[in-house]
Amino acid sequence: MATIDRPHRRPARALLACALTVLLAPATACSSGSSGSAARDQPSTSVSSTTTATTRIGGPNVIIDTDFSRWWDDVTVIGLANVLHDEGAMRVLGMMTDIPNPVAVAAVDAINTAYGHGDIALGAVANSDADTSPHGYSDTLVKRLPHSVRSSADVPDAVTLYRRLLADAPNKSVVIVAVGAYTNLAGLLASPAADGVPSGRELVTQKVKRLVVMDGVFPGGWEAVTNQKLDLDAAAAVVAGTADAPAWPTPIAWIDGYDGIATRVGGKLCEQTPARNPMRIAYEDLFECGPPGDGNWDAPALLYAIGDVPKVFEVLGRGGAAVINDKGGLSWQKPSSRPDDYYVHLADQQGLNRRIDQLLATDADGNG
Ligand SMILES: [Ca+2]
Repeated sequence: MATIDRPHRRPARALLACALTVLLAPATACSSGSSGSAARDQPSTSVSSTTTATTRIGGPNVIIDTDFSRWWDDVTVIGLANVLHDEGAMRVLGMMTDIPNPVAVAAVDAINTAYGHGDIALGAVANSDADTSPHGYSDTLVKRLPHSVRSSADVPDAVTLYRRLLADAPNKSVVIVAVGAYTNLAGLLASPAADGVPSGRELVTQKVKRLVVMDGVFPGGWEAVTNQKLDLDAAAAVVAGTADAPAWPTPIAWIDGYDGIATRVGGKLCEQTPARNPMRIAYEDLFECGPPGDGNWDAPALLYAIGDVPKVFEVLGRGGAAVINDKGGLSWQKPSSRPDDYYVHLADQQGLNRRIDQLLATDADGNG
């Protein structure tokens, strides 16, 4: 099992890789301790022969919430959403950034514009002008590609945009794909009724079909990693609720750490795509056209969320739900009072990787 060992990896990301290394190979030492409990309930490794993407017209209405700035998979989820929108497999309602990098939305706009979708609604997390998160590839994308959004000052705050998009959506029609911090989700839940629009909790209950979250190491659990660590209080509000309000009110599907560590994709972008391709620009910035230097957790989350290549995924844990464990991380508790939650593992890693690579190499004209 590969580990994420690039020197610039942030501790939480490295901790996730460490957790997975221990769970998949229990004899491996890890400075954060070890747990063998999750290894007893590994997903099936059976391989499906059917990995062709399903074809549909329209697809679900999707909002993406991303910690876009530094990680390869956040770039890919934006690129894939553009291609899948054009394929009719999904409809992008909006994209939210959830870490304090004011340039993040400008870079997302640059990618969308490159695919011909510069009109996609964008929202930025409150206080993104604090500018306290590393910019990573966002500066490179903004420098290399045309864009009309200059910074988070040019877009609404994410909670305001969530409320607007949900208010306009049909009931139970929206899938939220959360591949970053929980900050915007918690803010949405806590938002009061205003201007004739119901409270955030009511809006979510009425309009959201499912929340798909990338986080956790299920079922055994681990201490807080990656996305949860970006905003622990917000994560707790979504997963467990607060003293004043219950947890997220719709079904939740969890794409966990197991789903990304071997999802190594994009390795042929520098051969297959022109220099202006936004996926290639980010790949070059991160990996200098060498092999993929990181796994990819966010692209699987999007593909699962919209029902693309469904046979590569396996649904587990029904009847249970994610909880905050005694280490402050996420574990799976069963039984649960949440009947519609589950987590998703992979049944066909190679089929997943092939589909993502195909989508990454597809350009704005649908050629790939
Ligand atoms: Ca992410």
